[in-house]
Amino acid sequence: MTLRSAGSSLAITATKRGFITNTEQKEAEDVVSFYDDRVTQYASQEIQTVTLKTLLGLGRSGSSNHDQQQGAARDLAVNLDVARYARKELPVRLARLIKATQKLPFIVGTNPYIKRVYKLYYDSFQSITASPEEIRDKDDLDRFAALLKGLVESHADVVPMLSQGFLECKKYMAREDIKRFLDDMIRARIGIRLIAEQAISLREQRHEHEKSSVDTPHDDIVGVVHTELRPADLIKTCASFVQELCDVNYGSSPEVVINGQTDTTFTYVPVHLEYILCELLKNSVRATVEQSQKMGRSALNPHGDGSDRRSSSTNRESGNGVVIVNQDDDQDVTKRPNDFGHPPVEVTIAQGEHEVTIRIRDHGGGISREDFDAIFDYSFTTVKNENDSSKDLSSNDSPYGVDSIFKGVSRLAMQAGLGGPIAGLGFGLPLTRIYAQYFGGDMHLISLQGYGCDVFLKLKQIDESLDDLQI
Ligand code: ADP
Ligand code: K
Ligand code: MG
Repeated sequence: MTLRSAGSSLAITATKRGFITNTEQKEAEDVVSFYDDRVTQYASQEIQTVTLKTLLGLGRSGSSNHDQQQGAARDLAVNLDVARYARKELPVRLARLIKATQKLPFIVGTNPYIKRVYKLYYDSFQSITASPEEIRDKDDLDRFAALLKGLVESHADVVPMLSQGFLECKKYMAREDIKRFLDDMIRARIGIRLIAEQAISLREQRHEHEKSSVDTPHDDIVGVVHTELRPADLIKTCASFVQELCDVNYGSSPEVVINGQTDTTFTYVPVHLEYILCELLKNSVRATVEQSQKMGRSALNPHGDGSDRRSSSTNRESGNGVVIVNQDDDQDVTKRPNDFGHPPVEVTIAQGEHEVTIRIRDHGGGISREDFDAIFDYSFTTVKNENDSSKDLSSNDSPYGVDSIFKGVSRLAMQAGLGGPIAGLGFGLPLTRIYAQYFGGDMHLISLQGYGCDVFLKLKQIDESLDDLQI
C-alpha cells in the first residue's frame, strides 16, 4: 500500500504560509464585482449532491479492471463523468459561498482577510465559468484538471485567513453566528474540495494506468479514497511531522506510542484522516511539552529532582489485585518519560465492526474549566497573541513575523520550511470535528483537568454507505 496522499498534503501543510502582502491587500480592496448577476444566477440553482459511489465510479459497469483495455476505457469514462459533474456543479457551489459572504455584516466584509477569501472564491468562480463547458476527451480532461489544481493550491490558506478575519471581527457578530457561518462554509468547502480533488486524482491515476503495461496498479486507491488505509502508517507519518514541528518550536518533543489493533485497515479518505491526526497530535505534543515546562521537567533535568525514579519503590501501592500506579511511575511504557522528561502521547487503534476508533491520549495537564467551553470556537486558542503585547514585533528578538497571521510559527520554524504553526490559529478542534463528522463519524474530547486529555475519534467504514454518503 502506498500512502500517496501523505506526502502531498503534508507538503501543503508545510508550505510557506501566506502573509497578506500589500499588493494582495490592494487587490482584495479592488473587488468591485460585488453584485455580479452571474453569481446571483448560479447561486439560485439547487446544489446537485453526488453520492460517494458515483464519485468513485462504482455505479459504472465493468468494474473489474483485469482486462487492460477495458480497464482503461472504464477509467476514462469515470474520469469524464466526474470532470463534467465538477464543471457544472462547482460554479453553483462557489456562487453560493460568494453570496453567503456577501450577506455578512458590511463591516465584516471589509476585513482584509475576509475580503481576500471572498476574492479567491470569486476568482475561482470566474475561472471555472470561463473554461469550456464541454469536456469531451483526454486533452479537455488534462486542461480542466490543471485548472482545478491551480485553484485548490490557491485556496490552501483559506481557513487560517477566515479564522484570523473572524477573530478580528469578533465584536461585530454574535459568537453563534460566526460559528454557524464558518461551520457551513467549511462543510461546503470540504465538498467542493472533494469533488475537485477527485477529478484531479482520477486523471492522475488514469495517466499512471496508461503508462504501466502490467496489471492495474493501486487497486486499493480510487481517486481520493483508499480502500485499504492503514491508520497506523498514517499516524506514524503524521507523528514524525508533528514531532519535527515541535522540536523546532520547543527544542524537544514527546514520543508517540501507537498501540491497539495496529494492523487495522479500512476505507477512508486519507487526506481527511491525515488532517485530523496532525491537528490532534499537534495539540497533544504542545500540551505535553508545555506541561513539562510548567512542572520543571526540563530537558536539562529530565526527571525534575534528578533522583533515579526507576529505583523508587514508593510509587506503587497494591492490595487485593488492585494496583495503584502513581503518576510518576515509569514502569508503563505508555507513561515513561523520554530523555527530555516528556511522557509519550499514546495513540490506540480499535477496529470495530462498522467503525474504527482512534484514541489519542496525552499527559499534558488537560484543559481548565474556563477554557473548556470555548475550545471548539474558531480562533479560540491559549497561545498568547504576541500582537497584543506592547513588544516591538519587528525587533530581532521576536520569534514571530510582524504581520504573520500564524502567531505560533516561530522564525526558526519558518526557516526550517515548517511553515505550519504548531498551535495558535485556534481552528484545529472545530475543523477536526467537522472532518470527523463529514462521513458520519464523530470526535469527543475528554479532559482530565490537571492530568491530560483523551480524544476519541470515531470513523465510519465509508464503503458501507457509499450509496447514502452525499457530497
Ligand atoms: P490551537 O491549537 O491553535 O490553539 P485548537 O482548536 O486546536 O487551536 O485548540 C484550542 C485550545 O484547546 C488550545 O489552544 C488548547 O488550549 C486546548 N487544547 C486542545 N487540545 C488540548 C490537549 N490535548 N491538551 C490540553 N489542551 C488542549
Ligand atoms: K479552537
Ligand atoms: Mg491545535
